[in-house]
Amino acid sequence: MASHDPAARIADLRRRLDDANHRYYVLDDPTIADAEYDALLRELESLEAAHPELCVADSPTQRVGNAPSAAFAEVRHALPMLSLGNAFSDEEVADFVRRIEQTLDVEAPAFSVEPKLDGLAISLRYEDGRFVQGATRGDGATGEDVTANLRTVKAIPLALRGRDWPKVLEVRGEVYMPLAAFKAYNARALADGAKVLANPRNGAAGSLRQLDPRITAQRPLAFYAYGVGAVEGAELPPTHSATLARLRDWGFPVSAESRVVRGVDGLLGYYRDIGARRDALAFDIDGVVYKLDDYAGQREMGFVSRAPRWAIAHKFPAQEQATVLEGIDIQIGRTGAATPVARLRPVHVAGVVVTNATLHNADQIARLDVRVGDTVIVRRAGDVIPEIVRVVPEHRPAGAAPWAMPAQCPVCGSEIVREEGEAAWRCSGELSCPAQRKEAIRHFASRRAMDIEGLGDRYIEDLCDLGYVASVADLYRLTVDDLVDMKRRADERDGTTPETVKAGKVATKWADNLIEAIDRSRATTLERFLFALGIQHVGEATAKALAAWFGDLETIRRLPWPLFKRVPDVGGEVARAIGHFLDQPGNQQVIDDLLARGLVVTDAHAPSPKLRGGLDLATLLVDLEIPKVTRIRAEQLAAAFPSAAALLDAPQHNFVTAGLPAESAQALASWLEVDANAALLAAAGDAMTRLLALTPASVSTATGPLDGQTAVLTGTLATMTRDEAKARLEALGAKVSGSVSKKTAFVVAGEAAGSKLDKATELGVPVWDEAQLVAFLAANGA
Ligand code: D41
Repeated sequence: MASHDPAARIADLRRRLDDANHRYYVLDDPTIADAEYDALLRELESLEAAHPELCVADSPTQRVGNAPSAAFAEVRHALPMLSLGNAFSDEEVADFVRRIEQTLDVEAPAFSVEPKLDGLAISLRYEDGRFVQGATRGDGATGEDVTANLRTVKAIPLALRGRDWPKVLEVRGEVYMPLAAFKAYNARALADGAKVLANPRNGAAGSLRQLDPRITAQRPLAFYAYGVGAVEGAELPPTHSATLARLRDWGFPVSAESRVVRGVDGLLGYYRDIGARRDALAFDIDGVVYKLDDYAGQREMGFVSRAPRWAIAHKFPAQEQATVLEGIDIQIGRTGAATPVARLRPVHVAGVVVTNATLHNADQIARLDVRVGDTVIVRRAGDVIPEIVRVVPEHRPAGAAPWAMPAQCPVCGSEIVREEGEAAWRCSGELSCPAQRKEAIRHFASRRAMDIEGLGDRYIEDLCDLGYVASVADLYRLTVDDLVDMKRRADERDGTTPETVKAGKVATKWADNLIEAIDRSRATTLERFLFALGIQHVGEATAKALAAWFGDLETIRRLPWPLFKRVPDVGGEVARAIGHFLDQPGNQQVIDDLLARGLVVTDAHAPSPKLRGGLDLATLLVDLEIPKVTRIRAEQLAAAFPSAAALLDAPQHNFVTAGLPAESAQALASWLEVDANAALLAAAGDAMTRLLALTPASVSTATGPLDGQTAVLTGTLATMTRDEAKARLEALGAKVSGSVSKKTAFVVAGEAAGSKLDKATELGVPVWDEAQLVAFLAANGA
């Protein structure tokens, strides 16, 4: 609504800025983005500069902040808290320095420089070394007494350290919320269904304005000192930088990033250096502050209204912008989690075009009451994904409806469900959902999993969409021809000029490289492989523990879920998730296919001796989570029954004879009546016996005729499965590998043996046929 009448435009700007100020400072409930506020204020400043006759004392340009809210007592600052002018460009910084150089007749004066924290300015009063009063900045002359709240901020000293402090000392600084603390606080709030903080600044401001200091105490606030107010009864050093050092000695945190630099080049160099490192800092900053270091120079420069002419804030581009929410997409993750993603009208935020923002989950959307069509404030801070901070309700289009999670997965059409007690909604399609399949492959190929170099998102998309790959096992069947073919079809589909055709020749180097990378990934460690499977709740640490504890894939893939609880840090939920994964025939098929296509775990070993400790019937009964069967009851049962099988055969009254109270005996009997439970107990009992037989205490480290030799199986055997042949060779001490090298001792070639046989012939590795293998195994008793 640009008006050609400057007086009308000025009035309009003042009203809007006053409004925004009131909401921001008094109500703590801002509705316009920082960038918009800055833009309005600057427009007003320039209009007033062009029309000095229209400038009045109560203009938003003539004051900073607003009246304190009624809840806290007023505090008059002994010395006013100054405001700080802003520079947004190198030219404005050069002007600032030039003014100082001309006024003081100096060249390239020294400046004390530091980051400008995005928190809340406060003043702390110390008398005889004790903290007596803390106040917000307020309008600079009068603030709010938040002493009780500030006492809870651990970074603020209650008594000064060191010696020679003044009788009265006012310290000025910024209270802020470190980013890690902010993220942790919000993660917690999200999980608890509590209100999340819009940004760290609101976190700090909101916390200090709590009427109950106990709430403030729970907020992870921090503090940096950046200056002094009234000082009585002692002399301060002659420079700002030396004063900061003195404050540090007295026990105040001072920014570790503060420096002394000279002249405009020094200032701009600092600005760029901090700007480049901004995302790595532990706190949000919105710019840097330059202060003439020498106090005598400061006094000579003086003030304009309440802003010193010897200091200025050089701001970074704004981190918040308003834009329109054009839609909400549903993204399906590896485990089916359905995450809403905001599709935004593209907007520049801090130098980057933002088109998407995270909405966390359905609860968060409800809490923000975001609707498609809304004008929203988008924030981009550090390396975090842009997020929607709030809605501007005034701009909501008529008829905008509240958002609801769709009933069906937009990718596969399966039902989207929410499990009890969970925040996340999930697509129930599992691996029949192409989105989940792609995510599973992406995870499988990722660096920390199978580390298939070069298998990026685009190839995964095309491989899946064009039908070359349906499961991770299919990756190991791909040929160079498949890849070239896929690329050609993808190019045709997209109408793009085929990159694969250069100078009339089909380029295949990339495909060679990718096939080679897939090949290389075949030999892997057990922990990588377990992690790569993408089992819910099985991250790297759990995968590593499972590998260390059980040692071998064949053991793990046949374990009933309660046995997984023997691994430290694996609880019922994780154990069940692993069990659920392994119970799916499709998943076992994928593991079979992977092994058949040459995947080898290179570090298989016997189970950890520590495992024996927990392999007894009592522990198993506890791990089964049978109602009313506590540790004590489980021990009584284990004393009365020699095995799980014996317990399964016993009539119910025997549980009472074993010493169980009627209630527990009844609960156990009912539990056992469910066929699946009885089967689980039987299977777990068997698995336990197998594990006990495998743990090193009972198995001498195999010394066999094939110790230290590596064998490779290829082709189909008629008299035994590949797994069986592998196990029998291993029983004789051999390592069975999936690929032939010079170090291979021999290759067993069955029916229709392929490239491994060729390779063996080429390298001169001995080749056995099935009859030789059978004879050898028989001769050695395997
Ligand atoms: O980090 C800050 N937000 C910061 C604010 C800082 N590092 N230094 C500051 N220095 C001053 C003067 C030069 C006036 C002592 C400030 C502020 N003022 C300030 N903060 C809010 C209003 C003014």
